[in-house]
Amino acid sequence: MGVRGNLTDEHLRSFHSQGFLVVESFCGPEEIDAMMGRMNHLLENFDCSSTSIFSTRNQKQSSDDYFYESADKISFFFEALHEIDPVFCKFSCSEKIAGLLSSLSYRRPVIIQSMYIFKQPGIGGEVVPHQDNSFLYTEPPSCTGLWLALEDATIANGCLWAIPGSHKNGLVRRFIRDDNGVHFDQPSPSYDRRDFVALEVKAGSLVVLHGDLVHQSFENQSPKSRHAYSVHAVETDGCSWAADNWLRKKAEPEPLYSS
Ligand SMILES: O=C(O)CCC(=O)C(=O)O
Repeated sequence: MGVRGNLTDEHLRSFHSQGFLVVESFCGPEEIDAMMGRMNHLLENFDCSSTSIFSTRNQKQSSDDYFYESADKISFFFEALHEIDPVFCKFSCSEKIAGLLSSLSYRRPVIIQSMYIFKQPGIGGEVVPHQDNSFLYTEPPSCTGLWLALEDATIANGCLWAIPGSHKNGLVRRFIRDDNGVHFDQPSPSYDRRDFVALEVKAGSLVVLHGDLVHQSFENQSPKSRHAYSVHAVETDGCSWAADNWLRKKAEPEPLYSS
């Protein structure tokens, strides 16, 4: 299938130099309403007694089957996996996502993971500095994060922060699953907060994150929620999924296209 790239040269220059890119108005209000409405519906049928909290800091979920099994079904960490839900799939598998990945030179991309992140007022926690390639590793690394703001993301309600250019320094550690559960293979480097820039964006903006970009978000200390839908793509042409990733799929997801 021929997929036409939809990023401009200016977008690409900015992405390659900064390691991130904000595409404003990537989604319109109808698409946002559809996804937020669908999440409300999923929540109505959600049994909160069986939940697990996903955290980049706390690894207590290491013995938690609910966490592992989230690879193949919709699970709730107050973040959730949605690639199999028709409403979220419509966005995740859309031509505009395919076009964006084509612009980034993906040949046979799959959406390997997705999360709905609520970041609720007062309780929406910090996501500590990390690189997405640590969690979704292929050999060679190929992950790109596509983070869609469903609501305005501001410094007050816990927007993303990133270190511009940090993707050029390579991957510093991996998150590995083995017989002992899950763990990082290296301690986290300490990052200087002053190196991060805030990515405040309007609802409907898409933030594209290079897999080696160091990014984070702080607690939501405001009275406003900060809902976001985040998907992660990896290359399957010439890149192999690492067997010791925490995420293990029963079947390889369908590629968005093959070129
Ligand atoms: O939404 C957040 O606060 C963090 C999301 C994130 O780090 C990611 O999607 O890779």
